[in-house]
Amino acid sequence: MRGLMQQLGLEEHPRVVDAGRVEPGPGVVLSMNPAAGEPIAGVKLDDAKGLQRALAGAAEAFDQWRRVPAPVRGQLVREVGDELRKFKEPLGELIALEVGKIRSEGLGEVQETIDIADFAVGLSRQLHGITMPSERPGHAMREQWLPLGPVGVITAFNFPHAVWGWNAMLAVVCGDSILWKPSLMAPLTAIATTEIARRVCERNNAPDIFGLVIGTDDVVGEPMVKDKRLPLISATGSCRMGRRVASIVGERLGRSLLELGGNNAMIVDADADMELALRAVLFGAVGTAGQRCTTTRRLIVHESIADEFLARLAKAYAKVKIGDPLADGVLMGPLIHEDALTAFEKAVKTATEQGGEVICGGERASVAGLNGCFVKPTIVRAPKNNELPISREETFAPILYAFTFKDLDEAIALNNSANEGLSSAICTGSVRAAERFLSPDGTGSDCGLAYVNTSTSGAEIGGAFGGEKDTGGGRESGSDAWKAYMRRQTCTVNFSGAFELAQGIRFE
Ligand code: UN1
Repeated sequence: MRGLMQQLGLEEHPRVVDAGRVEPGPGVVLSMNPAAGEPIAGVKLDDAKGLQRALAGAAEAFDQWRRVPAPVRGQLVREVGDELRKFKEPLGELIALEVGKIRSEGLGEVQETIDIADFAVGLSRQLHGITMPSERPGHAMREQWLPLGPVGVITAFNFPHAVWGWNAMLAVVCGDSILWKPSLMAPLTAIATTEIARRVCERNNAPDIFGLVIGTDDVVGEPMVKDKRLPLISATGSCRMGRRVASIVGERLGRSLLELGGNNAMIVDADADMELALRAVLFGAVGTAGQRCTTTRRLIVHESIADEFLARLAKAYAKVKIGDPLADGVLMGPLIHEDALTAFEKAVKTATEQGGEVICGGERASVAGLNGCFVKPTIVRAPKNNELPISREETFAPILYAFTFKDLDEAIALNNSANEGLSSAICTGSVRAAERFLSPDGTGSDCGLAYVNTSTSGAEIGGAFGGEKDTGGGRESGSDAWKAYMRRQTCTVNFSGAFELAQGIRFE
């Protein structure tokens, strides 16, 4: 652990305090290793003054940075990507250590930022506007995209690095600065990430575009969201948090980009490749210990194969190695904290009371030598009438609720019955079923992400990422998500020498 901290420059960082020397108090937070249930280090928090300094710094950095040509901005992002390649191992391991995801997933997160950095470099030469014909002779019309301002970025514990990457890499090529408020459960990852990016700025004499504030919601979060200097707040987290952000930002007529909860389902059709479907469900439901917003929380399996599929899935679940996220062969680490464990236990209990049958898991798992909140991956089979109200709630834990269906319309209706609309998937061998699920008339899946024959989680960066309904409607990452980080200007130029009005209006 010390080696990691040293490699990432955390040991001597002014914000970081040795865990043994932390004076408990309001100005400091302990970063915990959730697997061991022990502190890694203390991190000094920003107070109201610190936030004001950071806001002023982000505004100043923006004013300089927007003047740098976009392709030159792209070169800085390219260097950030290169620097992340160098630090992929220690940073990925720090993520695993601090939030308890397995090593391979920790490294995957860094890779996700490297990928979006590459994407953003290309984008820096493609921030295209369009031209349109004017109805007036001697007039030209075009649309251009301009830097927006400092962007407030709020991230959750479960993707403590990559979600910063999606936002920061795009914002920075768009000419914006960012001010990042990370989860208090992953402050070390945020400091290490920001240091890597800041070093690149320093050696390029670029302004301090990668701002960071670490603090509580009342001292830092709320005032940041209220601040008019941040025209866009991009927030990832619970629906409850998103509602609060949307109403505060809406009140000041700012923009918010929300990526909130999911209650994602996988439909397994009668003709699905069972082996493939089993693997897709296993990764989707058990990966990251069920703590992704894209986690498969509901399984909707055709009644003709339900018994066999669930029996095989339960067998696969029993083989999942639970333990130290940094150890070889481990597929599932701990839940993030005690509250998550309580929520897991409560959900299992409620599911049973509502007639659900726990077909595997449903209880704590003990791991020799580690005090973290480990649980067994759990499958709860819904009663025959498919009624299991608890399945409407997003419990951040590896609980999969299993339902059955007879015909596809019924399965799609069940998929769409969630309050959230983030991710969805179908496993099928039939083109008809797959296309019905993706139907262009909008009567298929109502989610922002729809997969065929693969998992609900594990999106690539090239597509726009986000979802509908209570998921908040925002889109981050690839495709044209960059447009959220810029402002659009419609430009009309009269080069005719005569004054003429549109719509044939005469004003003489
Ligand atoms: C999240 O859980 O907040 O699609 C993001 C995925 C990842 C991102 C998840 N690429 O599962």
